[in-house]
Amino acid sequence: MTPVEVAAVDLGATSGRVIVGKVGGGELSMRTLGRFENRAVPTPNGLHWDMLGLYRGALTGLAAAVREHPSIASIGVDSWAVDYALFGGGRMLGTPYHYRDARTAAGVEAAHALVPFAELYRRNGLQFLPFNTLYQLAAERAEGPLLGLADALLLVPDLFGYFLTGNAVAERTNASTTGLVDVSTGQWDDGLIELLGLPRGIFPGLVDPGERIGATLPYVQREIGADRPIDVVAVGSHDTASAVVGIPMQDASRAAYISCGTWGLVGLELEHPVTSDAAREANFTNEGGVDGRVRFLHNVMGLWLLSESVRQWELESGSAIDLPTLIAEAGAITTPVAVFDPDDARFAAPGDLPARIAEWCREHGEPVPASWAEFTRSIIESLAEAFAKTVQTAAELTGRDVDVIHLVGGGSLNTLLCRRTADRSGIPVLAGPVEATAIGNVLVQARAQGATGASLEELRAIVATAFPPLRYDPRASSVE
Ligand code: LFR
Repeated sequence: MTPVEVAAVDLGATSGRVIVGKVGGGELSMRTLGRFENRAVPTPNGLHWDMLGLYRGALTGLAAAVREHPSIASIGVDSWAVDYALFGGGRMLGTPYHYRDARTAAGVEAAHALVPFAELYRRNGLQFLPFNTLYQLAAERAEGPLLGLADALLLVPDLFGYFLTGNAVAERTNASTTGLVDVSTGQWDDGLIELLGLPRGIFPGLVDPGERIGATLPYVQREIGADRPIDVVAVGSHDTASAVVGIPMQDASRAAYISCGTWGLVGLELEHPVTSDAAREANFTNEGGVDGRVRFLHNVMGLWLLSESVRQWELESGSAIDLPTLIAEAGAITTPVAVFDPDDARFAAPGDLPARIAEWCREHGEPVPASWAEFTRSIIESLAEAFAKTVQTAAELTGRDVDVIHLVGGGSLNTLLCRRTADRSGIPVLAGPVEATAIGNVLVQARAQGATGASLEELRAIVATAFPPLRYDPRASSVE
């Protein structure tokens, strides 16, 4: 197979990047050509994403990609899930909201008054997260006229696909996070959309990862300096869907995974959804994966707890904090620290997280951390404990045996987190790759170009060779 080069645009909650991947003959190499910040923007009417700033960052990165790798065969875009832009008459209506904006609380109440949660779960298989698109749309509907003016809704990667090609689609893995896709058929649930009083016409046709969305428009070609139109290909456009493709699992039936960045997505890959009462009560989700697989997982709060705490300390102290030093100091602590519930809803909104952690500890009779290092250790121990418990619950809910936990994403660089997850679960942790999401994005494009074998297992074997994971065995004296 001739090697191909493709460009991945990967948008995370704190930064975006453009990475060129070269794939062929079972080999894979990745090169970062652009990196840009993603900072939420508070305004009088709530918390928003700087969507056009992100698009500018993507175009600048793509220009660098084309300059250095003029033969790139395609472009694929992934991002966090659930958030969207509304379009009317070809124009974006307003600035897209950030899922951490507080407006969704009213949407939850409005939606559950029309369709109770148990019925929603039966239909969409999604864990309850107050920002699932359907709740945001229920809030939007109650708020004002915007929804009535819209003729299209585009999730973030689909918005970029539209900007790049002029074609509006809904990529299926990300569409599954709206709560409006039928978990058993993978199609828009027209009945549910009607029950919720939403306009069916705004939801574009669904496409699968690997399908071509279109070719870059002439203005894009000029912006990125390309001498020809470049194909834009749908990937697992939900970042977690791409990340799971990029996990070097050898036997997915005995492996659990943790995709750890802002969130810690903890679960298993299944062939069929599990929407039992027990799964609903444990708040496990059945998101759509690449090739029709199911991401059976639970959202643990993730490194958001640390990054938002660091942001607060930097604001208070007026100086920059070196994260590796802070984590090393946290690792050196030998006295027990508080283990709190990272999933407590009070930790979801931006702001002074250390104060909220301290409040949780006081309420629950746990020792209140007394220094930045103690807070950091407490966050890492709490995440490791939640990861371990969630893996165990996933195994119980599915009747599976788990012999290995893959930890990918930014969290895989956090040695203390990997080690403590192994200790607390009693299961070996295989850490890396850090860029699993961009790797999954690249591999699905490369497969569409014929540069790899057809199965996910073949794609994962390529990852295992190119980025061998680091192993952490659980230690006997596990919990301190
Ligand atoms: C991870 C992620 C999660 C989703 C959350 C919000 O980046 O996509 O899967 O639940 O962000 O969209």
